[in-house]
Formats: sequence, structure tokens, C-alpha cells
Amino acid sequence: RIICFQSCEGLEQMAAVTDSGEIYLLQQKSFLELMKEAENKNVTCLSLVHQTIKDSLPMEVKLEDLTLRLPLRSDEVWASGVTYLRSREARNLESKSTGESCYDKVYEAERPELFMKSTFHRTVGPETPVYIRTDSNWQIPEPELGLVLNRNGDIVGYTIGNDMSSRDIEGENPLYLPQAKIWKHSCSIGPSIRLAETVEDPYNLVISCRIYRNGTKVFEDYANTSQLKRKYNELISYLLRDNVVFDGTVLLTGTCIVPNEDFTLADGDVVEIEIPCIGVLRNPVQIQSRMN
Ligand code: DO4
Ligand code: MG
Repeated sequence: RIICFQSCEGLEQMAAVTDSGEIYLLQQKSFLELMKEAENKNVTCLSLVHQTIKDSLPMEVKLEDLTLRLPLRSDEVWASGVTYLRSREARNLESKSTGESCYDKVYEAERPELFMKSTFHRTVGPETPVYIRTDSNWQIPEPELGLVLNRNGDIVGYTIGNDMSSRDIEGENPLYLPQAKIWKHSCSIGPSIRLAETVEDPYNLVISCRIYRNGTKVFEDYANTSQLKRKYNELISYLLRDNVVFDGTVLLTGTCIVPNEDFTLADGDVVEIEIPCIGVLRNPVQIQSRMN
């Protein structure tokens, strides 16, 4: 796993975390730099990291003592829609659809739903507040597996994404989707990037989500990426069509976890999304203030 953490001097540094929990400082200043160096040397990111592990000693620190930061500066985060049955069902409910809906159609269609979710300045990392909108009364986190891509569309790693969403705005009219999905701090990514070669089966990852209110767990659910309707390369191939994709682009793969209709996020909640081989992405929830 590759992480970015804040050093005692306040600088951001990169490190590799092994499965046994040892942490090795990386000399590269960012994940994009690691990708670039691997490309220039015609090797994988994993072999560069292995070289560092071979040539150095682990840091004398535990992962839980580090302040983790956004592990990747992505110019763009894209997202996939209605790739799980649960998402289709929840969206049919919120839009009060009768008969065949746009969600039913897109679930079955050959072309997947892909949309621009976020840009670097709207995206936050672990422990940084995600914002809820002031003009919505029904908002939820969407826990999703994120594919970290290079500019050719190869999967270089996996991360966790929170596709914060407004159900009443999307439910009122699907054409409001950009407003239901994109605002300041409406996307969080992290806490690490799991290098692709180290994931045995990306179609068998358990995703869990917990939401805490005043210290009490008010929501918990689980899903598995085996429930995904589409293949990752199918989603990527549509993203690449007639498009320009940048090194470090993240493609979220859709949600399979949606809280019941009576649930909406509130200021002060804490959202945790976990995929065991990647970590726990934890973000406090804050009402979007007009002052910041
Ligand atoms: O169709 C709208 C968005 C769907 C989505 O974000 C998801 O299924 O995760
Ligand atoms: Mg989503």
C-alpha cells in the first residue's frame, strides 16, 4: 500500500506499507512521481517499491500514529453509475419512478453510465471533512472501489472513494445529476493506494460502511465487488473513448451500499468506509459553510 502522510515538519511524504505493517519511506514526493519514474525506467511501481524496501530499513513508527493525507493528486475523478442492483433499486425509489426508468435502462444497457465526479480542488483525503449541501435534505455517502489509472487506462492501483450524493436533488430530476454529485468536498479518496499487482482478486473485495452520530453507530452495511454488473476494463474502455485521460485519474466503480430512505447525513456524523486490503477511509461530515 502506498500512503501519503504529514511529517513532523508539516511536509507531505510518501511511504510504502507492507502487509506485515512495516513502513518504508519513499524518496518520490508523490504517487504521480512514482508512476513517472516507473515509466521512465520501464518497470512497475511495485518493483520500484520493492527496491526501496530491499535497500532501506523500516521507519520506527506505527501506521495508526501517522496523519494520513490524500494519497494521490488526481486532476479528475470519474464515477460509474448503477453498476449494482442496489443502486438501481434505491434510485428508482428516490425518483418515484413507475414503469421502466432511466436507471433500469442504464443497468441493462451496453454503454455504462460514467460521469465526472470531482477535480483535485474538490477532493479530500482521510480525516478531512466531507461537506453536505445546504440546499438538500437527503444526503448519503456512496462507498465505492476506485481504480487508479495511468493515461493509457491501465489499472495501476485500487483505492476507496466516497461519492457523496444528494438523493432529493437527483430524485427530483436526473438532469440535476451534476448538482447532486459535485460540490466542494463532495469526494474523498484514500487512505492508501493498493498497487494493482498485489491484489489477488479485485472482484472479491468486501466493502463496508459505518456511520457514527454522537459516537453511536447509526448505520452499517457490507457489499462485495463480486456483485458488480460490469467488468473494470469495460468501464475503463468507455472512459477512454475519444477522451483524454491523465496519469492518476481515479474511476469510481459505483455503489452497492445505500442507507434506507429515512436516513440522511447530518453535520457532525463520521463516515467510515473500509476495504481491508486498502484500509479505512474516515471522514467527518460538515455542513458546507458559506465562509470557507
Ligand atoms: O445514476 C446516478 C449515479 C449513480 C451512482 O453514483 C452509483 O450507482 O454509484
Ligand atoms: Mg456513486
